[in-house]
Amino acid sequence: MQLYGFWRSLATLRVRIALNLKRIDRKEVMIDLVSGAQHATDFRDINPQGVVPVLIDGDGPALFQSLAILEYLEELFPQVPLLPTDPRGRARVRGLAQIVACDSHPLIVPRVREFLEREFHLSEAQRLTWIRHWMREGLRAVEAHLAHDSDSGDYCHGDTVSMADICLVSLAVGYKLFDGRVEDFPRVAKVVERCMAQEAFAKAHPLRQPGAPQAA
Ligand SMILES: N[C@@H](CCC(=O)N[C@@H](CS)C(=O)NCC(=O)O)C(=O)O
Repeated sequence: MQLYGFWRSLATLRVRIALNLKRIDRKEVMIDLVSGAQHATDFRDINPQGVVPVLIDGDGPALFQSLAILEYLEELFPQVPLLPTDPRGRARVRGLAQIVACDSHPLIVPRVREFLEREFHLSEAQRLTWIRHWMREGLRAVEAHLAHDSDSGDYCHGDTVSMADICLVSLAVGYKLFDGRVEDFPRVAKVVERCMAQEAFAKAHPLRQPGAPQAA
């Protein structure tokens, strides 16, 4: 498999973690979102939306959108399950994942930040306020679910890792990259700590990817 991503992309991080958990080999191709490589024609031919991640599996058409890719991997490699078996549990895990991937992260991606700068002339400080606000909203919603839902456990749903944890980790890691304090959300922080203690999560961290500022 071939994964088109970028070291700091939180959506790519989600796919990277799932591939690691399921022990699936792949080659990662970095699309430099800072220099605008996502807008290049050759990349748009692969993903017309001009965003990462994209997963290429065999000769089939490119797979896009991190949640759709996670579901694809789940169907193909169910042996390390990332969804519970019961419909209600699956709905809860997908719901938690969507708080992050559909209602929080999309508001802070580069094209949104660039639009705020170009159209509304928001300063960097104002854009940071925007970013932290929407990330915090996502974290606050997940924190409330973890506190109130009886299905919460060591992880977002019970005591095994699911897609909800993968998405939550992507949000928490991103929040830290923008100098946010994940400790303000104690249940979230515990789940994230448990996840990051696992190699599959730890080695997917943005700062451990080629091209990252601190990468060896
Ligand atoms: N909802 C998409 C988000 C994709 C996305 O926006 N990816 C970002 C990086 S995390 C990107 O490539 N942005 C390019 C841009 O905004 O120009 C997913 O979950 O895959």
